[in-house]
Parts: sequence; structure tokens; C-alpha cells
Amino acid sequence: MKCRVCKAPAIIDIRRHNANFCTDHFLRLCRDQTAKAIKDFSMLEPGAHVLVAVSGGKDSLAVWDILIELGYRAEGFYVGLGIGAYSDSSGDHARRFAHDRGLTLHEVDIRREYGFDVPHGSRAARRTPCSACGLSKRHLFDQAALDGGFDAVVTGHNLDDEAAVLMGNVLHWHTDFLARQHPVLEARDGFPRKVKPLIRLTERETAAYCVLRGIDYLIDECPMAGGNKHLRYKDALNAIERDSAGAKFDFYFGYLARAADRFAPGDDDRPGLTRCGSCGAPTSAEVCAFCRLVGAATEPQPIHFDRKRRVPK
Ligand code: Q46
Ligand code: ZN
Ligand code: ZN
Repeated sequence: MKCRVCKAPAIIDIRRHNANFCTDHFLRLCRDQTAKAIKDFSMLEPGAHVLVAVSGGKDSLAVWDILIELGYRAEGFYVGLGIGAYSDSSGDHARRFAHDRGLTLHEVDIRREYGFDVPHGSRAARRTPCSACGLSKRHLFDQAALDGGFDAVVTGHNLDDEAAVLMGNVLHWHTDFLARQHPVLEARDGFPRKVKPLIRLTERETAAYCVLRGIDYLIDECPMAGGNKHLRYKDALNAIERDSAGAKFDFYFGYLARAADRFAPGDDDRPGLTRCGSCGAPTSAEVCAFCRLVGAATEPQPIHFDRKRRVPK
């Protein structure tokens, strides 16, 4: 197996490119693919000042590393979600990455700052953990990007993530979600610009990128991801990809090129937004969804007594 570019021994094969690569040319491929996604979708101006949503996993650390290599001024933002040992470890990985490279990592701990954690707060608020978690992260990333005057929020979503979300949206014809499934969401109505520069790389490639760059990322999956249907869609897409290399790429990029326009919302379709009475974030209700979540998650819970033993159950 030889590198397509320099004919040295290759360390990875990429079937959808029908090619093998040595370490140097694979790393260059990852940077070039990211730069191409940024250029093709006009994601960022050269040297833009961006806030990377960092979880300590392979994708967020890879995109942060690649953006620095490509000359962007990238700072990280980490949200402590209070998911037991998983959160402790993810925070450690994010901090170590930033510290070793002299990069700036901003942090918010929702337990300390808002008085709840994802496992307990989601139960009290009667939401699934991923819904409470996603809502909290979106709100806090948006707020941090606006407060810090960043040009955009960057997330590490890769081709597998986007193809799996697209599959779910198409299977159930969630046309409102399809309308928003674009690698760039423009800033509007008090929301910051959001971009996904890793859409041309698979998760196998972002993992290989981290290993070859010596990036120590958190391998463990979040323990609350169990019921996540996107994992099943990823499995289904991987099964298709095994027989038909490039199918995942064609599915997602074909959608963007030939179908996404049909679902784009008109200006009249957007809900009228006001400011949250509590935090000032844009919202279509009196109080934004995050502030409602914080209220429900921190509401005192009734204690049920065991009458016989006269102790809390
Ligand atoms: S961290 Fe949060 Fe993910 Fe865990 S609770 Fe779900 S959304 S699975 S990216
Ligand atoms: Zn090579
Ligand atoms: Zn609010």
C-alpha cells in the first residue's frame, strides 16, 4: 500500500478517494479538505476570530487544531455538563490540549453557574438528557460568542454526523429541520454565525488525524448517548458505505447541491423574535427555553417520606 502522492508506505486507505496516504499527506489532506469546505461554503474570512465548541473528543480537538494550522484565531469554549466521570475526563482533555499549545479555553460549569447538571436537571425538567444538554450548550455557545465578539461559533460536526442527521430528517420528513441543515447558519436576530468546517471528513479520518498529530482525545462516549437514534443511522449508513464507497458523501453533498434550496425558509416563515425577559437572549416566548429549563431543573423537588420508618424514601 503506497501513498498516492509520494509513493512512500501508506498508513491509511480512503476508499471514497480510491487512494492511500502516508502520514504527511494524510494530514495535508485533512487540512486541504477543511480549507475546501470553508472556501466552498464561504464559512470564514481568512484569519477570522472564532470560538470552537470543545468537548474534549476527537472532532472538536481536530477542528481546533486544523483551524490554528490554517491561520485562524481560534479560541475554545467548554461547557461542564455534570455528567459524572465523563464530564471530568472530557474537561481534562480539553484543558490539557489548550494548555499544551498555549491556546485560550473559556469554560462554563452549569452546576456552578446555574445550579443543575444534565442527568438530574433533565429529569426534573421532563426532557431527555440530550435535549436538555443540547439546548444548554447551544444557548451558552451563542451567548459566549456574542459576548466575546467572535466572528463565528465553530463545531466539529463531521460527514458521519451530518449524513446521519440528514437521514433522520428525511426518514421522518422533518422539513423544518431540513431547512436548517446547512454547514453555515448566518448570524441573525441576535444569534451568532455558526459553521461546520469538518463536513468533508469522516469520523474515522478525524480520529486518525488526532492519533497522527499526537492529540490525546477522550475516546469514551457520553453515557447518556444510549438512546440516541443518530447512532443507529450511522450504523445503517456505514453498512451502505461498505458496499458503495462514497455513498455517504454523495447523500449529504448531493442534498446540499441539489435539494437544500427547496427547504430554505422564506423570511415570512421565521418566527418573530423578542428578547428573553430573564437573560435577554432572542426567543419567540416571554422567557427563552434555556431559562425555562434552568427554572424547571432547579425547582425544589418534593421529598417523599416513608411513614413507617419516618425517613425520606
Ligand atoms: S453530551 Fe449531551 Fe451528547 Fe451526552 S447528553 Fe447527549 S447531547 S450524548 S453530544
Ligand atoms: Zn505521501
Ligand atoms: Zn433566557
